Amino acid sequence: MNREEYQTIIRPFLSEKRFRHSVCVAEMAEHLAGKFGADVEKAWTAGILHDILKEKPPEDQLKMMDEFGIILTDEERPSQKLWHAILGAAYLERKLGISDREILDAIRYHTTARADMTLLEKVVFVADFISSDREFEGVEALRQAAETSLEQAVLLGTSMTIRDLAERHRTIHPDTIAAYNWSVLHAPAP
Ligand code: DGI
Ligand code: FE
Ligand code: FE
Repeated sequence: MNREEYQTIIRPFLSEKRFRHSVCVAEMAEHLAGKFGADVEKAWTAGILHDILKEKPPEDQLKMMDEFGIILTDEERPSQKLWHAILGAAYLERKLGISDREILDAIRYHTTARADMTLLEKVVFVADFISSDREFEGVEALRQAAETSLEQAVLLGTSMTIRDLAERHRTIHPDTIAAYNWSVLHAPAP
């Protein structure tokens, strides 16, 4: 499939705003892939598809998980924002025939990250954080980090998320903690 075909697939799933976000993430993923030597086409594709089910109502998402035999863990069940990544990857594989494991995993882990991510997983995780449509306190520091080190950007991103979730007494997914620990041990000093 070419880029136009992927855009045509994704368009009906998303609002104008979320579609624009997906284009921004695809473009940032392409940029980071070029910079750090990941597959540029896979990065763009994972970027455009990553939020495919983000706007499906929670009831619909639960039904689809049932159909796919996905059983949520105790940390995933109460955090609806985590569902679209797990389910999105399964949906793309089973309903839309996307079979590239690297692309599917980059989508699967785009929200939580995980320990020892592949280059493509890091590219997509960081691209989603710093795409040009994002505005949050600290985004500039993340953008700057990502210009030199993906691992440093993963460290900043996961520590920001963990701090934010802990302040609001939300559960923190074990993969997010594992990604944070991994990047503490592996990110080069800034
Ligand atoms: O889908 P997007 O909005 O583009 O971005 P995303 O898929 O990275 O989702 C971000 C949201 O996910 C944000 O509200 C924080 C939440 N999140 C990320 N990691 C965790 C988490 N929520 C919980 N409960 N636990 C996590 O580990
Ligand atoms: Fe997302
Ligand atoms: Fe996103």
